[in-house]
Amino acid sequence: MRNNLKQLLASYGEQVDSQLEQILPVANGPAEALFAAMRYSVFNGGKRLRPALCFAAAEAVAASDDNTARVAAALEMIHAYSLIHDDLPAMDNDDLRRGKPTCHIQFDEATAILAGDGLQSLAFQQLTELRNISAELVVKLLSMLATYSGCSGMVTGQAIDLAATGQSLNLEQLKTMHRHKTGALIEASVLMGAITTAKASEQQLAVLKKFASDIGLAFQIQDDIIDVESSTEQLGKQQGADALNQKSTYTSIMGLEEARTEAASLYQQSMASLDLFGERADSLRQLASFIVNRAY
Ligand code: GRG
Repeated sequence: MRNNLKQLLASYGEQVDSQLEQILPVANGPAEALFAAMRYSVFNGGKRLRPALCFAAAEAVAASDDNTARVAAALEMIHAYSLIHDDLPAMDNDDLRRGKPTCHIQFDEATAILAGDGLQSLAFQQLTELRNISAELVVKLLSMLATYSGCSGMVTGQAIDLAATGQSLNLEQLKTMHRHKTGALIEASVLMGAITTAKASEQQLAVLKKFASDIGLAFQIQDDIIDVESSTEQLGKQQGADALNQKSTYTSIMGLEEARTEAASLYQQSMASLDLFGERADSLRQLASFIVNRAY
């Protein structure tokens, strides 16, 4: 029993990294820079939170297996692509990601755009390479990844964010933006992990959707809290840019204390959702606790 969060994250991280290592093209040949940029952006210290949620949701319903690792890798590649594109000069224009030069700084802008494109395509390809699973479920998973990462999810969230630059959002508008921008991929991670087992009931999926929606919002609130709590020297370019662009955040709208209370309340709600699963959901519980208590 992996009762320690560090061990849990390490174990899920190793499984998804081994899958990613096999999927990502080796950096040589005429497209060497592209493949090097894709590997650079995937293997540069991410927490692997979405893969972890995918594995833990599979285990809450039944068990995780090689197919879970493939789905987890697909989710992490979508996440990595979103960060590469988000960091570009046309978007957030960031020089640093996870304390290292962003993809377009380390390589160049064109290579970074292509690296994001390549990761996105590989993510969908992974889902076509699942084994011993019905074609119906594969289509369902493909449809979900497209829906949650695309125009009904992350890409639309990013567009809402860009359109709101320089404007102040009210709480409902901010929630709508984050439910799309970051919440959707978190929701997809939980639901796709469960669906891949082929054993999830409609009731279990409904409960997991509510869990993921609550914890997805809590993730973003905690992200804003971390930004505020960071020391001035760690604030970095992003927060400077946010202030400059007058971006609304949970802490700017609600204040730090209310934001903390809201995150705690969403965490409690998410815990209540998991009652249906008993001990099988212990890993999901640990991850939810990490999401609202993390400092990075
Ligand atoms: C460019 C289509 C497109 C979408 C970008 C998710 C996103 C949309 C942009 C990310 C901007 C950002 C930094 C938002 C804050 C919340 C967030 C997603 C943080 C990064 O996620 P973590 O903490 O990252 O899971 P690691 O580094 O651990 O992988």
